[in-house]
Amino acid sequence: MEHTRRLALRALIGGVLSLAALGAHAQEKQITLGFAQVGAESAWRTANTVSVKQAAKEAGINLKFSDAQQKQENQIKAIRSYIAQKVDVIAFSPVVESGWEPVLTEAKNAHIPVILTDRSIDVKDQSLYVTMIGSDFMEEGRRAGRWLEEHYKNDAGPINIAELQGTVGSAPANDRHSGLMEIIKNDPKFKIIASQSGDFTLAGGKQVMEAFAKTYGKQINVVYAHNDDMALGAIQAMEEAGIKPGKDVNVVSFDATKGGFEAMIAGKINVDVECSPLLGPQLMTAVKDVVAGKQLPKRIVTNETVFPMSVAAQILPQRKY
Ligand code: GYE
Repeated sequence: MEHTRRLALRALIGGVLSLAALGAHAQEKQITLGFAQVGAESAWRTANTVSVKQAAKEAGINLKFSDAQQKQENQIKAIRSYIAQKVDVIAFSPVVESGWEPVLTEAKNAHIPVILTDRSIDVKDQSLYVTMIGSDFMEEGRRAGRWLEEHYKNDAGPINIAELQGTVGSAPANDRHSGLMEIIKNDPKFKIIASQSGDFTLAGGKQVMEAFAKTYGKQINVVYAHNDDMALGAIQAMEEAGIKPGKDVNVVSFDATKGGFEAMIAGKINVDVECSPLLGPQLMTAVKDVVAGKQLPKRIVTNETVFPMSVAAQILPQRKY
């Protein structure tokens, strides 16, 4: 009797457990995420792509990934194809800030939520995206500006700045410029004597710096490069032109990649403002939350700091990108 009762109880527990498993399974319908990446223009971008792919895998999310080769039209095509494939969520890092209304309206009409990562967009209708996960590029520009103010506080100037801009019309290029201007605009000793885009690439940075070196030579006191790849290209160009980066010219850069750190240790970049590309885990959490119907904050800001040359050797071993 005792035995039969135990058997029955065991069967009952087994049944309940398999029902629970069934329920969990039904809930866990795999999420498909379409991600439209900017390109592969920089070390930052490579680390960002690895982070997104790895985090999707770890989160059990089915990732469709495309590379727009830094062209907005390619990104728009990729987003349209994700809409046609009826993915659950679309995420993308917008190449430039403007021109997104039509395609995002199509996504909205198809009831596919859109998450922005890394770069922001300029749209009137804020309902075209759920949230924006990434850095505060204005603040990064201000941080660089504050470093310059502090560094040159006992120097009457003039301090001539040559600026290597990122991709024209991109949020980081616009904001790293504006953030700097906000800090130095009331101090007439700082002058931007040259400003041109190197499209965030090493080759672009090198080419623009070659031209700057020819035109302005020793007049340049500061190179303000919107990312490490362009700073590294500019360093090559300066060395070829007989200018000592980090000594004759102060080099200010962004991202704080391993390449940037190595250049600081070699004495060639003076300060590197951090910008983290490791956005994958935060993105996957947001994707799951959106699918689960949770309310997300409109803006999720990454935590970042500034690294002067003097701390580079000590910090480099802890850097992940
Ligand atoms: O600084 C640069 C990359 O959007 C923050 O894009 C990103 C920028 C980053 O190409 O290296």
